Amino acid sequence: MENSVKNRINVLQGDITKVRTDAIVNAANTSLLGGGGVDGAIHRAGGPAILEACRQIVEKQGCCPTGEAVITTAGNLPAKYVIHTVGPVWHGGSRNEAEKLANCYRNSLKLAQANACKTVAFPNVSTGVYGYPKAEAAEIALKETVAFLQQNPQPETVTFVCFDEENLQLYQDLLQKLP
Ligand code: AR6
Repeated sequence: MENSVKNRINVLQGDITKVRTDAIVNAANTSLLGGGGVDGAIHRAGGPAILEACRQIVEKQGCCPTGEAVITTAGNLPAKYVIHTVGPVWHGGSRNEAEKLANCYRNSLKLAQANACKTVAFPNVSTGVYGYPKAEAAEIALKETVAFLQQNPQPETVTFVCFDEENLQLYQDLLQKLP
């Protein structure tokens, strides 16, 4: 059982805007109106349709709280959807950052499942501008994903797209340690 979950998780290094999956996840902010880092890259490469869809969501339901996720078109990207999740800003660990980051992964996976996504790709949410320690963030990402996949056949596979070498190494090591 656990062995098969391990086989449903991939790790690669690269640019998530180039990844051809049913959904890619964006590390957004509560405004959902774009920013730097992976958020900027996704909006740049995906074109204005993504921002327009985000605007409509904000108009209807307001900003996206930390730990929550929303889904939009992927515009010109090779993916079908972008799932925008808002990671926590790291404040030293005393402000429920771990729980909020876990919620990002869980809620994104739930949304992927609700939209019949078989394949989902995640960036390393919160580990850039938001300053979350990379090792701790990677452990949370893997733990939540394993737990979700153990309980759900869909999505079939989850890919962690690491931008930097340090994250790549962390994810590869953690994946290897899975039973
Ligand atoms: N593909 C994959 N990963 C990337 C890419 C890319 N093209 N570009 C950067 N990363 P960050 P956060 C990695 O700062 O910490 C934005 O302004 C990056 O190396 O993008 O959650 C939002 O609007 C890092 O490992 O997101 C928010 O205001 C990871 O993506 C704020 O930043 C996340 O870094 C969110 O901060």
